[in-house]
Amino acid sequence: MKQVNFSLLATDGNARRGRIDTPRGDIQTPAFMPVGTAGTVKAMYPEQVRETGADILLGNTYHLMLRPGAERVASLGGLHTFMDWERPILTDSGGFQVMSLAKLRKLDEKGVTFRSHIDGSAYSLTPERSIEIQTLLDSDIIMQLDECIPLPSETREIERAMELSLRWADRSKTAFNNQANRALFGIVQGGDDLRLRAKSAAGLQSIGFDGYAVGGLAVGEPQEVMFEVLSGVCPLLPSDRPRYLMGVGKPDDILGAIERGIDMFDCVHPTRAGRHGHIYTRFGVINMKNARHKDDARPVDEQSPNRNCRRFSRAYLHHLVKTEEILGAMILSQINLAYYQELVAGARAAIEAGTFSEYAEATRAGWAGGDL
Ligand code: PRF
Repeated sequence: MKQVNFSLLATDGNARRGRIDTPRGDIQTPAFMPVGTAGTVKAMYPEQVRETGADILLGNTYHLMLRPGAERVASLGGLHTFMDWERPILTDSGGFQVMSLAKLRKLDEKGVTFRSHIDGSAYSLTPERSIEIQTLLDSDIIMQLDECIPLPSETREIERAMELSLRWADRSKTAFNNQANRALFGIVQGGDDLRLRAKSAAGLQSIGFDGYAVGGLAVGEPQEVMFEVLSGVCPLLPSDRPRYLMGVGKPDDILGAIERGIDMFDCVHPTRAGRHGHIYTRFGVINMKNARHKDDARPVDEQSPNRNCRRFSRAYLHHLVKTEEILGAMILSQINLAYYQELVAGARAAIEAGTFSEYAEATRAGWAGGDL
C-alpha cells in the first residue's frame, strides 16, 4: 500500500490547507522547502532548519551525482543519514540544473549529456537514470526528468519541450515502478501558453502521479504572467493530489500562488539573499549592507518570535555583513528561513480560519509600510 498520502484539510477560495503523510514524517501544506542543494542548507545545521519550522528539504540530483556521487551516498546509508536530516526530502530530477549550470549540453529524445561545471567530466542523465539516482539518494518525493525552457520562447519550441517532458514523464513512471515508500511527481510544462499547459496537465494525469508540479515558471516572465498561468493550470489539476510550484519564490510570489491553489514551494532565495546581506521581515526586505544601519542599536524586529531577530542589533548584523563574517551568513540565512516558515504557517492558519484574503492583504500592507 502507498505510504505517501495527501489529505486536503480545508479550503478558502482557491487556497488549500493540507497534509502529506510520509514514512519519514508529515508535511503541513502550504509548505516551503528550504533548498539543501549539495547535502546542506548552506550555513545552517539541520536542527536549526527544523527549528525554523521546515517539514521537508529539497536536494538536487545534479549536484549530488557529480559530488559525492549517488552510489557513494547510497553506500553511506542514503542522503538522510549522510546529512543527518531524518525528515522527508524531495529531490529535483537534474534537468533544470543541467540547463543552468552544466557545460556542453546536448539534449535528445533519450535524455541529456553534459560536462560537469566542476571538472569538465562527461555525464548523461536519462529519465531512467534520474529515477535511479533519486532512489539511491533515498529521496521521499522524486521528480520526473523534464525540460524547462526560458520565457519568452517561441510557441513551437515551448510545445516541443512540453511534449518531450510528457514522454519523459511516461518513462519516469515506468522506471519508478510504483515504489510504495516514496512518491513520484509529474511536472506540467507549456510556458505561458494555456493550451499547451492544459495538454501537459491532461497527459500527466492519464499517466497518473502522486503529485503534480508546475515547472517552467519564474524563468524570466513578469509575476503577472506567472499568476495567469497558475490561475489557468490549478483548476486543471486533481484536487486530491499536492501541487508544487518549482523554484518559487519571493514572499509575494508565494502568497499569490497559495491564493491560486499551490501547496508546495522551494527556492534558494531566502538563503542566498541572506548570504548577500538581505533580511526578510514582516516590514519587507532590509538591506543590511546599507550604511544607515551602522549605529542602529535596535534589533531586526523586537516582536518577532525568532530569537535572532531580537538578540542582535542592526549595527552588529551590518558589521558582520560588511566584514563578510561567516556568522553573518548563518544568522541571516536563519532569519530568512524562519520568516518564510512564519509566512506559510500564517497562511495555513488563515486558510483554516477562512480568513486567507485578509491575511494576504495585511501581510502585503506590512511589507509596504517599511521598517523605520
Ligand atoms: N523543472 C525542474 N526543476 C525546476 C524547474 C522546472 O521547470 C524550475 C522552474 N522554475 C525550477 N526548478 N525539474
